[in-house]
Amino acid sequence: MSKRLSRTVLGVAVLSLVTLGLPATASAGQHAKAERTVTDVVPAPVDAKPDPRASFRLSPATVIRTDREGKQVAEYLAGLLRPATGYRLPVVSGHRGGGPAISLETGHASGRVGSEGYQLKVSPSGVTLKANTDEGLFLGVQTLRQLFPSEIESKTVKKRSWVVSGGSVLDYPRFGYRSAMLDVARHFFTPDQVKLYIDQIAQYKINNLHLHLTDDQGWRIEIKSWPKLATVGGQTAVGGAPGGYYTQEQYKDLVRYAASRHITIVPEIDMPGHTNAAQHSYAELNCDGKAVPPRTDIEVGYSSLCIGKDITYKFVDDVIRELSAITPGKYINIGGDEAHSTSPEDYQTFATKVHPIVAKYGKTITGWHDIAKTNPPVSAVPQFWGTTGTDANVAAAAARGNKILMSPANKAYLDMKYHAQTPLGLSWAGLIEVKTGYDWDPATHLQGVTEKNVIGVEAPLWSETLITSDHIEFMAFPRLPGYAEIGWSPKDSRTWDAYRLRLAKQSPRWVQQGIDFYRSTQVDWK
Ligand code: TNX
Repeated sequence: MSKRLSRTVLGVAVLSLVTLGLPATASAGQHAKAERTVTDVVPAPVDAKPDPRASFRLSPATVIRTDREGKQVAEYLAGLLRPATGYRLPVVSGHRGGGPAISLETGHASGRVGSEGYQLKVSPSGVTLKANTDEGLFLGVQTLRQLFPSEIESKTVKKRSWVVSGGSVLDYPRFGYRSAMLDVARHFFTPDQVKLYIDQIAQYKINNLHLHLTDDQGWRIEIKSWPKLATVGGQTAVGGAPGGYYTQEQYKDLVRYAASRHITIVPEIDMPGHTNAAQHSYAELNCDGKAVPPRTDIEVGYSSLCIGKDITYKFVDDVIRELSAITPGKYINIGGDEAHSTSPEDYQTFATKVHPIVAKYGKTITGWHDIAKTNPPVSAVPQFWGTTGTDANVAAAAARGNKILMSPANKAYLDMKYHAQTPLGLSWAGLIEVKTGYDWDPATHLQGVTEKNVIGVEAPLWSETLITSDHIEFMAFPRLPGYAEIGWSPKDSRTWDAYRLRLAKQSPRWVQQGIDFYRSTQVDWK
């Protein structure tokens, strides 16, 4: 009883301090030393000028001002700041009016920042974020949130002062395509788990999430014209773990959620190999007409759709048609990797028949770089996943005009172990410590592929060994922000020595967010 009472009394005391806008600890005043300045942000901004005397202190009286286009981002920002501060932070329209404000303005930013960039100015009287689009505002908000004390990421109210580090930033991306991939086929992850990952990657300005929806061990998306793909093929996962699949409604909800974080979902249907789950679900997809047994091991390269049968293309057409209808993004990933059980002639035949199907439904092809050898349309984007610096087929595709998505497996594979004793992950492409993952450049990594041939960077996370969200986090953090920076920041502005210091300052934010990260000895964590 008395314990309960004292808690209530304390609650009231905290509340009144918060309401009055007094710093909860006397020492944390307006000019308190900021945890991070504008030059500490990850990914590194194009141009950042700190001004320690220009810090802004958020108060219960602060409002978020915006225009019609910025409304959604303003609400998102308020949603980020309310839980830890306990402030009301109302979103109000129009940029006129007195009082302390964070202003989000669309349409008045410098032409230099383009459609994704932004300009941010923090001064004692307020914060102004300008962009030419709401996407630019959203990305600017990701910078702004890093200028707060880490505790801003807390999900519960913290009594303290909220000083935003002063200065100005002008920023825009090097590459327009910055991506992460999650393999939901080897192990299934629920929509909520995918949403959590979306929030984690969005804070580093990643704007695509490639979902590896199908593989030998499981089929994870409802296809209404072939229902057993999900209801039979969706039941299995690696090692006998429970399977699962997304209904089309759940998938559409994921697409919408990602869009609210300015992330595009790029769905992958892997074929003509990696198709055991489909061949288990439907006997007619096999050349001999017999359904294959399910597989829950992690071998690769044993399955293939039957290239000579007409039903194979009816299947592909139905799947691509249904998937295209629920995917607003431009790209459909058709896989194409490790088709070791499809002859080279059959692989070409399959490609020649499937490429027009994707076009018929208004979509553009992306796929693993194995597709480069099939002479795909120049709009197609092969994703480089090799482990060396040469690939004649990829270089030839680049020379024909195809843009290349860079995910070199020995640099960018988030499922590779950090070191030999890492309890999770694989090591076939090498061990990838944080520095190895950061120290490469997409425009010089591959012979014959230069800046103009590169569409961007992706960090794939295969899930043979990953079962929980903690597992995802442990492999993705701290490496993921590095790939985000490689995709965003100017090449000349990044060095490992400076990055490791900036990265270290991110970790208190992860602690607040509950992200279970790997404490690499290459970084001096705070
Ligand atoms: C290779 S990389 C694969 C996947 C595995 C991965 C494990 C690629 C295009 N295919 O089937 O999951 O290695 O690291």
